Amino acid sequence: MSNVTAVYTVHGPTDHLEKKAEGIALGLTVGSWTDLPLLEQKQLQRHKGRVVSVEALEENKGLIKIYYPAANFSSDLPALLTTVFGKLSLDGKIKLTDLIFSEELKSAFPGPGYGIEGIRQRLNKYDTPLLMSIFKSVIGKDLDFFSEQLRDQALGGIDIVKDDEILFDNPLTPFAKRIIKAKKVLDAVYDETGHRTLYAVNLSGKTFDLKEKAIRAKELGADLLLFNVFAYGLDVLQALREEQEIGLPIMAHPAVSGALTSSPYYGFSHPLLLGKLLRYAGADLSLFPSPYGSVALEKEAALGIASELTLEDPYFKRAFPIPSAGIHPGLTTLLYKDFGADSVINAGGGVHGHPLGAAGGGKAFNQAINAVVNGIPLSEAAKEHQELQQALNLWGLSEVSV
Ligand code: 1AE
Repeated sequence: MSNVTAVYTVHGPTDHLEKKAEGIALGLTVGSWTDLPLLEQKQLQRHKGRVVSVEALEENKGLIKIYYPAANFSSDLPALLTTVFGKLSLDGKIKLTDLIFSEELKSAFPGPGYGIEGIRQRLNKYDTPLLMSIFKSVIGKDLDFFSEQLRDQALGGIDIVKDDEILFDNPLTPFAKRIIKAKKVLDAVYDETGHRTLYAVNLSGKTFDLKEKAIRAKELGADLLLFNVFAYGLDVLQALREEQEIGLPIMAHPAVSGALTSSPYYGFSHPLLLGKLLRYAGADLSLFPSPYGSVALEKEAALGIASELTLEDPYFKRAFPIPSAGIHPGLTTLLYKDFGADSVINAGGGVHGHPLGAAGGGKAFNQAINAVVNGIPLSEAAKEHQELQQALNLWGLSEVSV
């Protein structure tokens, strides 16, 4: 039967947890039904939320699980989220930790169109983490600057180059021209080096224009779409994923999501929002702060996101985790140890800030990845590779055994 079970963490006195849970189960479904005549109570039974469990975790912290029958909501995220965390999200210290979908409900969601396997096939690269970099300081610059920066990154052997999420449609580097230019530059690098780099263009603008823009991107030969999901909403991501005429892999950026996840008391858990819900709605790749860089996330939360994106599920393809922000080559061993081969190593400053430029930065990362997957300590590999050595000299090394 179609249903969802919501898991909430509540903060405050735990002596009346059962009453609180019952209040939520009723309040978000049929209301105060016991005051109604018996016949009506029976009719409403199939709609009533049910308390599954209540657990006091520690002083002033409890866990509540509530089952909601899908008879109450249509099979879309806006309806589902409004049911399980609509007004409730405004009602005191309560955090939505997880949503457990029934099989039938899962089948209403598309999941990634490509997933890890599909992206790997496009790159013909298997078994190792992918390497991604980010355009930097492109705002206020023209297409020549854009092309040069892209070429340098591709010559560094980077697999995916993504727009900065703050680069929107603009007269100097318009959306369509970026796609056309990028294709030309990346085809030329492929002819020169045999290395294929993909470009993720930032799909931006007003919601009602996105579909047409994305279709145009596809026609122009775009490789992937970068999408600021949380500035728009999960259902917009799902709509883009489900539009047959688009059919491009989608990379979800976490911009704005911190407002929904960062509080220990309010909002969504990181694994739920940046992992499970992004995957169900159709993201092929999800960026999030790694536990080590400049915008660090707690390790448990970062690993939880990666787990939600990659665990086997017969309903959904697996999606790539991209632990990001402040990443440099000296962190490669840590990243590989924690996120494994099915992840993307991603850096902006850690590529462009290399003493030998973005091409040198890309090479340093590739040297680090090759060393790590072959069990060679970075300090050893750096003796053979000057780009890696220079990166380690500049940013340091966090070596751990893999
Ligand atoms: C968590 C998102 C990271 C991101 O988008 C970004 O631009 C990172 O840049 P760097 O690697 O910190 O320079």
